Amino acid sequence: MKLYTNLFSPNARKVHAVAKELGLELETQTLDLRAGEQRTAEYLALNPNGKVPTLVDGDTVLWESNAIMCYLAGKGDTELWPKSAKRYDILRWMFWESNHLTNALNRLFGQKFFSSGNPDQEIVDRATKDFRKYATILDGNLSDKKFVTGDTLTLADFAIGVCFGYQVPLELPVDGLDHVASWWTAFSATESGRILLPG
Ligand SMILES: N[C@@H](CCC(=O)N[C@@H](CS)C(=O)NCC(=O)O)C(=O)O
Repeated sequence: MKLYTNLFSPNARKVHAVAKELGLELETQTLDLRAGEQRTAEYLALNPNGKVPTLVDGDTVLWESNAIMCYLAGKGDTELWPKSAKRYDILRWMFWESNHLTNALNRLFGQKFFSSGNPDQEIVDRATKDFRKYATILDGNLSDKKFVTGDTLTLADFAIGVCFGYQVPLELPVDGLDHVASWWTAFSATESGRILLPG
């Protein structure tokens, strides 16, 4: 299996972390995003979005990090992505991550790293408020659980966890969210969780 990737990308790191947790070896090709290697005709034929990550496994070509994570975990029978109704709860949190939490994170990311030092304060304020709103919902969810969907680590923890690796560089509004803090501190200290950290 070959993964087109770049470790600067949180979406790519999620896939690397899940592969590590599953003990899967992936062949990797790093695309230089600054040089535009994600926009070559050859790559756009695989992923018309011109983004990483993309997985190629024989005739299967898959983009969208969360779908790739499900695909990799679905190759076996694992608590990360169990073949039971729990999958729907895991999926719920993965959709929530990409629609809400990452939406706010991306706006902060863009203003911090791609605004040539001139962030738009209105966008930053709005995104900060949104991030806080959704992180608070996660904190409530984690008040009676060790992991996002219960007692065991699942793909939902990987999908969501990568956002919290940016607490310091993006000054994320996470003060007082103690359940999130305990979950993320423990998770990010594991071998696979560490891969979610930027840097
Ligand atoms: N929803 C997609 C997002 C992928 C994405 O936004 N990738 C970014 C890096 S995090 C990228 O490749 N950007 C390069 C570009 O847009 O030119 C996923 O989860 O895979």
